[in-house]
Amino acid sequence: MLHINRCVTPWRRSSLGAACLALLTMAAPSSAALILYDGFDYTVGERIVTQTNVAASQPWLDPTSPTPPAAASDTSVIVAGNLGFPGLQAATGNSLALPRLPNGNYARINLPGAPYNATKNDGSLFASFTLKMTNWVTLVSGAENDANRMGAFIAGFHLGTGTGGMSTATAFAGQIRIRRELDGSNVQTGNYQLGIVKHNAGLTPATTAWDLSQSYAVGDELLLVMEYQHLTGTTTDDQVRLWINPTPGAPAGTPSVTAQIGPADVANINSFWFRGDQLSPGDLQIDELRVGPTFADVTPALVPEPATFALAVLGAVAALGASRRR
Ligand SMILES: [Ca+2]
Ligand SMILES: [Ca+2]
Repeated sequence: MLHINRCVTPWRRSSLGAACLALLTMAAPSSAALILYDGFDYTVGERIVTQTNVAASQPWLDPTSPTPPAAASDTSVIVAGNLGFPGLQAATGNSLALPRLPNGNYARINLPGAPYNATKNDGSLFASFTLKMTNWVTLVSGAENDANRMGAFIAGFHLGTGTGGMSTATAFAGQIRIRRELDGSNVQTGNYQLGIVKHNAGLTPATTAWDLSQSYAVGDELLLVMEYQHLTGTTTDDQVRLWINPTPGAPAGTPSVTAQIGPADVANINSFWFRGDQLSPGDLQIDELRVGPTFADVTPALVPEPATFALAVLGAVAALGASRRR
């Protein structure tokens, strides 16, 4: 009987060995180049800004501006359970509640190895996380006004570090935005849309690149990937991209939306942040944050369970053996 151990013994004729090697490679964790992973494996009920990501040796910090909420009124806390995504590497720990209120409530983490700029990783930096809207806040009027069309900014990269302020618009390096979807008569559909912008200096409703092809409902579980790519041609040519629900383990493909060129570039990226924003259509749940130099690093495919993997190897080996006998 063929045995899985044959995959790890030397092979004189190598097609079967190569197949085994490929399968073993598929099963290996693909996070070697990850800069940061956070599965929010912290105590339920505690504030995120009191936690430390042990693997990265980095604490989640409370930027000093805008003024952070007092501890007792900080609702950005750890909640029980994971928020995974089909095909994504298995989630660990718990997850993070990101309510609309208090408005402007940030949690920020410095990135190991920073600064990230045009000289590293071909200038690119990627982040991914899972997202779910947990409730919908009804807006009786004003959904069509500029503030609501610009929407909320909830996550992204930043030039600053530590507890430094977050009030300088041009220090953001990509903002993922969320807003209410309206129909042709400016009536709310009850779904939300996602978009991306480089930063919020001079922002208008038209500045953000919104993905108008899809909208999402309360309870939908999404995987978001963003990229900030430093380019050296001009001081306004950096690219910021957003993928919504890409297939884990697959090539990046075309982004769902790409931010418009024009706003001033950000020279260095030093941190990543989440932000509660009262312009969000609802409260959010966040999980499985990854930051890495490539799209593949932040979208690792689910590793098969050992039993499933062994069956897959045996099946492949048996098929190859049968083909060689023909
Ligand atoms: Ca988790
Ligand atoms: Ca540039």
